[in-house]
Amino acid sequence: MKEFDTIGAIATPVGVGGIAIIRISGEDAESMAARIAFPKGGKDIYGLESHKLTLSDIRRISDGELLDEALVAVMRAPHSYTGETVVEINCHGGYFAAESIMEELFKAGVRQAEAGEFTRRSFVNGKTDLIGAESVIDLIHANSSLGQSNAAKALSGKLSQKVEKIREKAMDFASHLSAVADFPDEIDEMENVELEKRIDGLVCDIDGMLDGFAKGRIMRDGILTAIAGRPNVGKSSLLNALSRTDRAIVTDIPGTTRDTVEEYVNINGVALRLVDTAGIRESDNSVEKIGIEKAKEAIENADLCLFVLDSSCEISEEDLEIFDYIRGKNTIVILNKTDMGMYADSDKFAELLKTDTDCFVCTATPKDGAPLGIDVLEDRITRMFMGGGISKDEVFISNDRQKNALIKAKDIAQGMKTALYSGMPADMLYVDLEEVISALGEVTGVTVQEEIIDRVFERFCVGK
Ligand SMILES: Nc1nc2c(ncn2[C@@H]2O[C@H](COP(=O)(O)OP(=O)(O)OP(=O)(O)O)[C@@H](O)[C@H]2O)c(=O)[nH]1
Ligand SMILES: [Mg+2]
Repeated sequence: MKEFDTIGAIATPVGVGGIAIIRISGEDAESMAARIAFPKGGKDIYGLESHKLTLSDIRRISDGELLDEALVAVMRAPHSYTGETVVEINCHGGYFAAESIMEELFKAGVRQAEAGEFTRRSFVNGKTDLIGAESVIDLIHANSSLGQSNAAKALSGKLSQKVEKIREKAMDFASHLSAVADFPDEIDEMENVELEKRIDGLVCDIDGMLDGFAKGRIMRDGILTAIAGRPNVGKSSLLNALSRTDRAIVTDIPGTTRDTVEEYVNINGVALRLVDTAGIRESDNSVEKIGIEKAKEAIENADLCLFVLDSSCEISEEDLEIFDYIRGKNTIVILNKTDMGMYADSDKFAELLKTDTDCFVCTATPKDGAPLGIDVLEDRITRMFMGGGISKDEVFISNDRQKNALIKAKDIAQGMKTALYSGMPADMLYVDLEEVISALGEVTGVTVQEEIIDRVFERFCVGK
């Protein structure tokens, strides 16, 4: 396989639709497209203005049979998504048209693109960095408006600029250290205090970025929220109330929910990935037992637990056992069924549970009208994870790769301080500082290893 052969793929989803977009990229994109695409008005592909759609006949190579009429655009290198010459064919959607045109392109020499290969080329050709490539996939998979906005900002380079600023600071520091080592008579050596200040500055900047990770991850993946409690307290009813659907089966038979039921809900711009679980209790039923194990697993993995109680009755031993299981996790206590008369007020419930966790009152299934207490609960959840909200210009790191590279940079920088105190000469610090610079470069992809790049592009779909 030539490293830079011409690749192609259908970039739109499979199925019936108005249009499908075929994209080919590579040195021979124009000549290969010219075998099948004939712009109306007499010009050939080579004569088309770059970045302009032109109505064209698409013909079979072997006999010139007309296959479709399509809008064709050439985006000549380097001004394209991949940095190579790209031809896009906007043909008719559906199962057949795009596939048959693709077949002809294969005959012309195009190779089927692998998942993420277009973006990978864009990375290789310096059109985007690794953060940019990751934000493309995040944008495609965004499930909330905040997730979309964070990915779009990262795509525009805002996040990379933040990392680059820190890296430049480190490089500036390094060049001073190396100048001192090279020209000791001409350049003043930094005092330890000054060195420490510089190192602290780097650590503080990196910490600032790491602090945003929790928000960034929540924006990208949503808040994984497990609804837990004993049978019949109204967990499924709460899922339905929050999602404004009848997604989960609700009955008055304890043990209704067996398998976990998931639903995405958008609250105040954040995605809530709700998981309704089986009511936890001692059970001899093998199906229910599996459900209870799954419930426990969901609680383990959750970012947030909504612990539901039936507020109309006393807290039972079972409730307490489940709450003990959840204790230590991010939890909100939901006092449901308030319409049946509360056994005690919220403070009393908190006291009985021996917790300072917020207790929220709620009526998931009122006799008439909308469920009560849901808005307040939603606000509480977003405040819990998004703090005082997010300003328009903020952008956060959002994946483990970015986070781990930053942690590596921070650890090495902190190690420099220890070394400094143990009397290591300033010029020796230079070696460590180079490692900090390299770890920061990993975040944007300037100094990243091939296998990490492979892992980033594994998540892509074909055609992107
Ligand atoms: N009066 C009243 N009834 C409610 C309320 N919420 C739920 N219920 C009723 O309580 C019963 C159990 O509700 P579910 O939502 O199925 O309870 P669950 O916790 O999911 O139960 P399991 O799946 O068996 O663990 C149903 O009859 C609901 O209609 C409420 O706020 N008020
Ligand atoms: Mg249920």
